[in-house]
Amino acid sequence: MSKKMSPRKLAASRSAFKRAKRSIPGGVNSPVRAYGSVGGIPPFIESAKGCRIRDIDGNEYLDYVGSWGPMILGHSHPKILAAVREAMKHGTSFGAPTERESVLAESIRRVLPSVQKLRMVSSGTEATMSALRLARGVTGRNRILKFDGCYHGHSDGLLVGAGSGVATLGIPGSPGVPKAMTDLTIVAPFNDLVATRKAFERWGKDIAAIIVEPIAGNMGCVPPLPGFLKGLRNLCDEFGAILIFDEVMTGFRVARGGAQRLYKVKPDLTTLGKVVGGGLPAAAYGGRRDLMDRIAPEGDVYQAGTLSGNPLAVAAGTVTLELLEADGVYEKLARSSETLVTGLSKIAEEVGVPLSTRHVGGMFGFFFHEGPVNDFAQAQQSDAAAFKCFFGAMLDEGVYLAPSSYEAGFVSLAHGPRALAETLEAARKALTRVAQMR
Ligand code: KE4
Repeated sequence: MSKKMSPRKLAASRSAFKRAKRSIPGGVNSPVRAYGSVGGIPPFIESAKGCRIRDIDGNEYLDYVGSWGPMILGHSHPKILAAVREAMKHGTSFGAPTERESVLAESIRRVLPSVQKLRMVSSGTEATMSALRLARGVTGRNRILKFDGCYHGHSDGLLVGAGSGVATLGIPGSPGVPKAMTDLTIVAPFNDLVATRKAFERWGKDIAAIIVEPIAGNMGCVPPLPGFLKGLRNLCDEFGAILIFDEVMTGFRVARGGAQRLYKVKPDLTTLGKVVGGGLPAAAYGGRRDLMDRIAPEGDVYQAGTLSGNPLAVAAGTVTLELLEADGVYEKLARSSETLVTGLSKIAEEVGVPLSTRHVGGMFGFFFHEGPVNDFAQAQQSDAAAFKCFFGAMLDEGVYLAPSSYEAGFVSLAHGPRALAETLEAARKALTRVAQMR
């Protein structure tokens, strides 16, 4: 079992959290890390190696967050550390072109043939924001369509909630997001082609793009229903809109070639992040050459970034993609996810807790919900109290899950049979606790 104190000591994280809150909103640099929906003190991390992460109180956990996806090879992979150390010898940032950027771009293009050209940026938010500006620039249209429960970063037009109704104009998802922005964002239910078509019949000639997570990973793990992605492709072709696959999470995670390869649907633009930076800040957007040639300085659609293509991030990303070229990588990741979710389902059935599990390649999810979850409304019906109980019990047993039922889980190549067995042992105790709570 992971080396953990029982009960876990949290004194150091508790005081670190108190200190952090004096300087940083909520004590964290990204909201989900504050454990708001699960309560308790977020472990402050000291280090991580392979599939295990250690906090500053000395508790060790099996990690299924993996920095929200990038750590597909496991933490502190020696070849990634070596590549970054080697790159650092030459400097950390130049703000000028380097050959390394072309090497990474060519690696991405080899794996994603729909990406004929791409631009590196520093975050998934930048990637999706830029792809949408490009779509609006080339079509001359203003509206975009996204799906309820899908998250594409925090740019204004994408921080929208769904209004009441089938396909509605977005409502500001946060103070500070102008209604004028969200009025241009249409929100439809994920996996609902009828609603999406209705939106096009109403606003079609002004819809510049559809942006979609081809496998939703921000409402839990929710795969597309058969025909959904192909239906989006057909709608975009029919109405002259750009199809953007946000593969920030799924790219290099679910298959070599991402979800677009898995489901054999070709988007016009793709956004990437997480794995392509190997754990350092790098992301990208790219696609059809005729579209990407409209990006400055070749074209007139402006986008820029001080640290875009940063040599250290490019070094980490390049080695990561090289290591993912090895035979059998995605089969191993898929087998690990399969072992995990099959085991979870079996235990849940034995202890009498309704659990709906999903997995695609190296990402997985589970809902405390009877029957499958195919959209955000169903995801919202899952039992939040049961998730909170399960999450806390798993943490106490040394398993580090995403602190929200609206997140996906990630395995890495470092999660071997022993780690998976330990996880399922912990899950039996945690699910038993959930059963007793209900
Ligand atoms: P970033 O700006 O956080 O690099 O990427 C935004 C983004 C875009 N598209 C998809 C599909 C994403 O999942 C994300 C970010 N994912 C979240 C986890 N669900 C990042 C974690 C966080 O916000 O702290």
